[in-house]
Amino acid sequence: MTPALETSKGYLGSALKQQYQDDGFLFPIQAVSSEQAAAWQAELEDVEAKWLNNGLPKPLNQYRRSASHIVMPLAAEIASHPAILNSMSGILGDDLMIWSCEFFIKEANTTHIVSWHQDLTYWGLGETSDQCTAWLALSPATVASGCMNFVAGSHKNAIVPHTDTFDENNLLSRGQEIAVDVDEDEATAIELQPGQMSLHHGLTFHGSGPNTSDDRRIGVAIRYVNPNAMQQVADRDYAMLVRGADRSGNFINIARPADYFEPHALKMYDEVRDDKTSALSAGLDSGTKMYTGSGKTL
Ligand SMILES: O=C(O)CCC(=O)C(=O)O
Repeated sequence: MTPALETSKGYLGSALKQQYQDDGFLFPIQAVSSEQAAAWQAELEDVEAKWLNNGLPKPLNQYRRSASHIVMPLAAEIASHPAILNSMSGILGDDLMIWSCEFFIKEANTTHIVSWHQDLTYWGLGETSDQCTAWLALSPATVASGCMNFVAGSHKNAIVPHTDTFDENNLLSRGQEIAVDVDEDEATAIELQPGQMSLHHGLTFHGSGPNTSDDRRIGVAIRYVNPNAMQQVADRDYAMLVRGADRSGNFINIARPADYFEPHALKMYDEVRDDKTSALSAGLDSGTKMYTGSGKTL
């Protein structure tokens, strides 16, 4: 395991900011203690036990995997944590909004993978640097458990062509895969201990392999934007202000949930999902199914 980078309460010094600009990612950052990560994992597992078969309008996995901060207080709490925001402010500035929060879970000994892709391909936000993802490990992310791999410097590309595979084994919604050669020998394995996180730019080439370990691999991918980011494909877009101010008004502001799956939050969730789906599905034949059940989501 790589030793954690030196930060002050998460704040990044100028050398680390430069490293992010050069490589398109940064890791490992000790965002919270391993005890805090374990407490969040326990809360997530309580939510799973309580809500899996509790009459939610959509499968629990969908809420967990896409825009969970709208309906799950745990997701909003994690994504608002000061140490994570302190790191993020070094990349995006003092005004920070959550665009999406997604629990990326690979169950023990399962074959699901994430193909090589660039996040920004289907977000409708263009090729902006006004976004960044923090990926926080709640359980160990190792090569054996299917940690992410990043290609340093690949964020200097534009959005490269992607092919839709719709492979059931792929956790991405379209099974989208970079259609140019990715030199996997050049990739860095992003191993993280519980409580550590990586940061990555939405143009960075990345993917992850199967979980061959006996433990669940649980990551929380938090997509942040600053208020300068702007939706260019869907009619509107949404974000939750978590630090500073929004002086641009490019996003409809979403309130932090007070409780799990409240009716007004579920309604807002559907609106957000419809708009995000229209950006994500741009270019698809009408009638193509974006949600195929098990693992897939936005
Ligand atoms: O969790 C993974 O393995 C992949 C996550 C990912 O692609 C992302 O956070 O952008």
